[in-house]
Amino acid sequence: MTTIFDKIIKKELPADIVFENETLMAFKDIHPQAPVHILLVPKKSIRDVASLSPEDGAVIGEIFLVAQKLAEEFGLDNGYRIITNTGSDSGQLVPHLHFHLLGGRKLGPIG
Ligand code: DGP
Repeated sequence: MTTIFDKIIKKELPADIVFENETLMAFKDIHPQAPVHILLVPKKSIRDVASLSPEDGAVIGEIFLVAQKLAEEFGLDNGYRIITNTGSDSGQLVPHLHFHLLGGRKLGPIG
């Protein structure tokens, strides 16, 4: 299934890209929920956490290390939140695995 994120990864659609390497891309969310709201996306088309395979472990680890680097770069010295949605109960809108990096203000409770 081709999603909007596949098109961003292929540069068929514009995005404010803040990091890219062979396996992942990070770009600013189009509807930011915090002063810093970055999406970290594996280039491989994985639907969500429920669809992960053991061989995806490396890119997931890499995503967290890039998130750590971006949090430093964007000055999130007081903390930040990383979330990912899976399936309809979570409110997942784009069926391509992604992690939201949120920060730059005091975040409310999760739920
Ligand atoms: P989720 O509910 O976890 O599937 O979040 C999807 C996020 O993707 C949502 O916060 C808005 C963002 N988004 C949707 N379409 C686009 C787009 O075309 N460009 C960018 N940069 N973000 C998008």
